Amino acid sequence: MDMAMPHPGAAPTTADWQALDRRHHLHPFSEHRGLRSLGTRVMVRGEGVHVWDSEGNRLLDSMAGLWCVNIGYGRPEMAEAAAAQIRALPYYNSFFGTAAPSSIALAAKVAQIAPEGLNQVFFANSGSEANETNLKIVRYYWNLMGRPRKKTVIARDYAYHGVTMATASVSGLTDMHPQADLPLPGLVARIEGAYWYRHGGELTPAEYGLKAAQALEAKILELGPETVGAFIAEPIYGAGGVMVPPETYWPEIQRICRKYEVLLIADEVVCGFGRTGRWFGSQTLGIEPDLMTVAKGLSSGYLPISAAIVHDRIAEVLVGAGQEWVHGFTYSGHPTAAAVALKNLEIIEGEGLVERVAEDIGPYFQSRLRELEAHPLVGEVRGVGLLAGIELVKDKATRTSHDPALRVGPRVRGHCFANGLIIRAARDSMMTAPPLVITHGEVDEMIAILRRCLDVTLAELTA
Ligand code: PXG
Repeated sequence: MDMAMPHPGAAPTTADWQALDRRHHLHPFSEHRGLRSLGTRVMVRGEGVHVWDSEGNRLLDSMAGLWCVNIGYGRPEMAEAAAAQIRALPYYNSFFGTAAPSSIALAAKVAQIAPEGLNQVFFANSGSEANETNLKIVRYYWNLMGRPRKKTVIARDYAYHGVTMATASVSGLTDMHPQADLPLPGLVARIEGAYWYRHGGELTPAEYGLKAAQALEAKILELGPETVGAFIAEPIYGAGGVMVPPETYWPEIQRICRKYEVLLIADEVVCGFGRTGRWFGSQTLGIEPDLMTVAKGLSSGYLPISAAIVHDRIAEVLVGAGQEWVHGFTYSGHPTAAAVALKNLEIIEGEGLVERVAEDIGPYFQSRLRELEAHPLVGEVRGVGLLAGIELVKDKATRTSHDPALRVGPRVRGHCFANGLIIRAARDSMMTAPPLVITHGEVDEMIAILRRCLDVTLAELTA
């Protein structure tokens, strides 16, 4: 036992937790030395859109955890669904010809809500694993099709697809690469992302959307269509800064993928399960993917579960091969995670949360946020449904960014945190994706805090 362990019986204090955390816990995406000297904020409870830390501070979580708690925190039905499944059968695998009713029912439910033709579901535990699975499916598919050279995956700048060796390789947030010597050779080619505000120059959004999409065609032709297996992208960027592509972008991407027989993987990890006002971002943006990746909102983050959703025409080839598919995770189709995910989908459907995002709270959220475009620090507010990015600039007219050393985005985030609002920052883009149950009043509360913190930051920058 660690000497810093709180005494049995005594309620641990925040300092106790911080001391233990400092000694033993390696946090994801954190600068460990700095975090250890600062001390971890310990989160203990959640209800609706709010979480509480161990000091009793209440925070409005406009990130839904990490873009995942779509139904909000503290749903007793979810606890009951988990408890019932754990009592009946906490775990069994779906290898070797077995499955639990909850995983079977979940596969059917996911196929029912997924776009036309996307009817075959493989379960994993995280977005990374599901994307990794889709990348393996691409290779297997083209091998079975007798076209083993069709292997390169084209991916975009700013993309986030996960942290495993392959999924980090296809991710375009390149600070993820050097520590692990990525990208893996022979896997990925990269093109620019659809980021009109930063890369559009003099072009209208429509002109730029076409140009950005045609970068895919140029790359396919450069590499040779016979070597390109797939294109992977988020319908709307998440962690990269919530960039919404112009309307011309996706139809052109779709045309190019079809023309050169390049499989289209839609990474719906952030966009899925109502966030954009349809069940999937692909539906909102008119995309017809061959493969979809889902995670996060599938269980609203209550338990880890993800899926690769495969179009019938791809699955036909895999199934038709009549050979063992040598891939799977111990927890693929985990019965308890599946039961919780099923309950989550039942809640989303039963409470009409997708329609609520499309017709009511989404438009309200977007219009309230757009009021911030009048603020001197805000260059652009963009987003769809309950997904938004706020780009901070030094000079609105010229779109000049702040000196990165000023860390303006993280600074705003820090003020927000200190004032009861959780929000993300990437570069100088603020990002928000609240639970789909957020009320009008809570949106107002969020905007008020954010506006105040932008004011404070502006005052600091001009001081
Ligand atoms: N695809 C997308 C689009 C994601 O946003 C993943 C895949 C990977 O999922 P897992 O479950 O393996 O983490 C993600 C994850 C952030 C942040 O800082 C975003 C994610 C994860 C962690 C942090 O915004 N997205």
